[in-house]
Amino acid sequence: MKHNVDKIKDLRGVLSNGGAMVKARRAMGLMGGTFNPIHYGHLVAAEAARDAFDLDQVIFVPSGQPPHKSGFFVADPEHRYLMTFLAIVSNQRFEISRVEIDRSGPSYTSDTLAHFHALDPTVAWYFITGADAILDIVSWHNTGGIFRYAHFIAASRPGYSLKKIEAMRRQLGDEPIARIHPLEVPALAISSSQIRERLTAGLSIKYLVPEAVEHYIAKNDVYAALKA
Ligand code: DND
Repeated sequence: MKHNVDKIKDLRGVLSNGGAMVKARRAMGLMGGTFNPIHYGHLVAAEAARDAFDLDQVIFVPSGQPPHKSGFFVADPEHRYLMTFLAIVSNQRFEISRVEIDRSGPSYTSDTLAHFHALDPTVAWYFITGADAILDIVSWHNTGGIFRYAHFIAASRPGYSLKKIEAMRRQLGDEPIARIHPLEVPALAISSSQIRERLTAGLSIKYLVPEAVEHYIAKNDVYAALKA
C-alpha cells in the first residue's frame, strides 16, 4: 500500500480543453500536527477543508520534533506516526508523510512547505490548521517564509475566534493575511491534552479517537509515562 508520499509521481495533471492540453493547477492539503494523539477534531477539520477547497488529497504530516511543545509529555515520534497512519488509512483522500519524522532538528513548518513546494511547484499547497494554531503563527520560525509556498486554511475550533486573524495584519502584512482562509467546520471540543488527561486519570477515550488509535494506545501503553 502506498503510504509514503514524499516521492509524489502523480501530482501533475493535465486537462483536455477543446483539443489543447492545459495543465491543471492541482490543490493539495497538508495537515501538520503533533498528533499527541490524533483525534476526531483533527480528522473532521481535514475532511472539511478537503471538501470546501476541493483538495485532491490531504497529507498528514506528524511533527518529528515539535518546535514549540514544552512542559508536557510528547509520545515517541514513531508512535505518533503510526497512530496517525491508523487514523487516516480508511480515507482514500488522506495520505501521510514521514518528512518531519525523518528530518533531524526542530520540525519547522517553513522547511516542510519548502519540501512539498520543491516536490511539485505547480501544485497549490494548502496548510490546514485549527484556529488556535493560526492565531499563534506570528511566533513560528521564519514567519516571512511560510506564506511563500502555501495558503493556510484556518478551521474554526471551540474556544478560539477566527475574527482575531485580522488583528495580525499589522505584524504579518497584507499578502500573508490574504493567504489565510477561515473555514467553519463542525465544532468538536476535543483536544489532545484532554485525551492525555483522561488517559492519566484512567478514563475512557472511546469515541474521541478512532477505535484503532484507542487500541494502539492501550496495546503499546503509549502514555504510560503519564500514569507514573
Ligand atoms: P500543533 O502542535 O498545534 O498540532 O501543531 C500544528 C502545526 O503547526 C504543526 O505542523 C506544527 O509543526 C506547526 N507549528 C507550530 C508551531 C511552530 C511552528 C510550526 C514553526 O514552524 O515554528 P496538534 O496536533 O495539537 O493539532 C494539529 C492541528 O489540528 C492544529 O492546527 C490544531 O489547531 C488543529 N486542531 C483542531 N482543529 C479543529 N477542531 C479541533 C482541533 N484540535 C486540534 N478540535
